[in-house]
Amino acid sequence: MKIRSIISSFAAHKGWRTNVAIALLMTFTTAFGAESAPKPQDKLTEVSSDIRLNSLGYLPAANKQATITSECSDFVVKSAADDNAFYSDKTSGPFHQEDVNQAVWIADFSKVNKQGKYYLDVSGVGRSYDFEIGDKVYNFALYSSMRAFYLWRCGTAVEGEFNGNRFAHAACHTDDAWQDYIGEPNSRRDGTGGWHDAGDYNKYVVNAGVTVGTLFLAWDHFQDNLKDLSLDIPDTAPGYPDFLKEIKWEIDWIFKMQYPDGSGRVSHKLTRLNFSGFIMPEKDLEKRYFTDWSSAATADFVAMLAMAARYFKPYDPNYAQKCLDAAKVSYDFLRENRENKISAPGPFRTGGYGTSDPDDRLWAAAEMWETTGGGEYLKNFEERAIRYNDKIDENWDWPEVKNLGMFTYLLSERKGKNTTILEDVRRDLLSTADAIVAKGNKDVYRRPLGDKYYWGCNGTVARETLTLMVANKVSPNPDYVNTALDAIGHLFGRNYYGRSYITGLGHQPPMNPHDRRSGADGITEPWPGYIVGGGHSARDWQDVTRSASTNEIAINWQAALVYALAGFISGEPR
Ligand SMILES: [Ca+2]
Ligand SMILES: [Ca+2]
Ligand SMILES: [Ca+2]
Repeated sequence: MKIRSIISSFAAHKGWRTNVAIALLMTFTTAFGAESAPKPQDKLTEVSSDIRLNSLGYLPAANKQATITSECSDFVVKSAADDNAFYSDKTSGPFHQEDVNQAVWIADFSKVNKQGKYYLDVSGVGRSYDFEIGDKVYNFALYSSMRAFYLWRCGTAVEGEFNGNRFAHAACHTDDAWQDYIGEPNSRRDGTGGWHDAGDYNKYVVNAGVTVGTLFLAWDHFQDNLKDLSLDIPDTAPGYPDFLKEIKWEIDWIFKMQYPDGSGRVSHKLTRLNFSGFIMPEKDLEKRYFTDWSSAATADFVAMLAMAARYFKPYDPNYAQKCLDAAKVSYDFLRENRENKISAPGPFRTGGYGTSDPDDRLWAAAEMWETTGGGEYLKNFEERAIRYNDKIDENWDWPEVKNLGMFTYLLSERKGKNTTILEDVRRDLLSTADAIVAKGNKDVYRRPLGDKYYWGCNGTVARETLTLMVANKVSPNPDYVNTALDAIGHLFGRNYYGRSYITGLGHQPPMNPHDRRSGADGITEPWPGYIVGGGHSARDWQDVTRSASTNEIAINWQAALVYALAGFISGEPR
């Protein structure tokens, strides 16, 4: 995607939001205006919150549906420009769903495939807000959600303009970090850089693992869409495409988490002793420390750097070699040290990210094999893979990353794979993808996670697109693609709240994410482009800052959102 298309998509996005605002303004004029005021057109007075749809819009060839929470039987798709009727049909329903405790009706307008701006006119209910059908409806969201990583950068000043606000902070955490808890009292070593983890400013290797792994897979799977993407970020890696440039900012930091003693051990995290209050990052001046190593962090370090070596090599062969050399040192250490070593918690009260390591070790072996072709790595991977009866997980996140290794193995073009394992992984992948499709189609808001809710489940909804799109590579199936698009539609407005879950984007987005910058900067609008975690049940999401458990932001969920959007920015579903 070239910058021109981003700008035009951005302009379209802003224009669309402006239209909604005018519609609301005219509603108030009607209520309080003089009798002589011109009668507003009907379409401006009846925007109904009962019509929930993908507020980013729809690709022309994709399925298109809305969920309506009032009784209805007929709907018309009208042009936003001139109110001409384009398409009319019956709704289906009612469908009742337990977790949301609602009866709903579904409008299917998949047959409308002409690019343009539209709204739904549902008799007896009202009209929807305007939405777009077009090739580039996800471009601006992808741009913003990847730029969100840039805005998370630690150790440097960042800034960005969005909808008239300037979001910025000065260089932060330039004192990272102290070695008191890894045997070097009162000694500091460079640990600057990387991304803040979430609503807090700390940095955790295990959560970086699933994040970086997911972003590299987005690059691998959708490189044609991403290689010309301009993110308008500082040129911190000359010669790299912007998408990889942003990942390299994190990789540069990951290097620093390896112990300086040459052992290959990797610190589990770099944090304060306790979480800070809601202050800007440059005001967060308390000491931060490298913590004790863990085997999971060490394995994730190997996997990330092996991937970096592979994907950075065409742009920066020397750096790629450095990545591979560092990965090998830590891999060799893990080979000689088989125990599942948890980082000693010490006095730290920040995020634990404790996890068992067989999945992390499996992932490390897969990436080392894919990067080098070394037989030892393949053997290690297959010995580990065969022990899992369940090869592919439906719901997964940072604690369980074996899917990342399984995906790399399955999609690898290298020779020598064990056909039994390969077939088992393939079979479980397709049955998992089929199960996700079935759950999505059964849900009234096409939520492919069905009725499962927990901390960060919006991230899982986004991450399900990874399983679906890998399945689609192995065995192309429009159901996989449409369910992935349904996941995006759900996150951007076709849900119980009729709201977008991504700050600054889509219809009525979150205003109060659990994010220290957004809480401390004195600007009403939150920092843009971030997906919030979501409710622990279908009806308990809270758009309030204090709700860390439902309204935080985090790099691992964000990477899944980037992956979800990256597959669809060139236009047609694939
Ligand atoms: Ca499975
Ligand atoms: Ca694990
Ligand atoms: Ca704010």
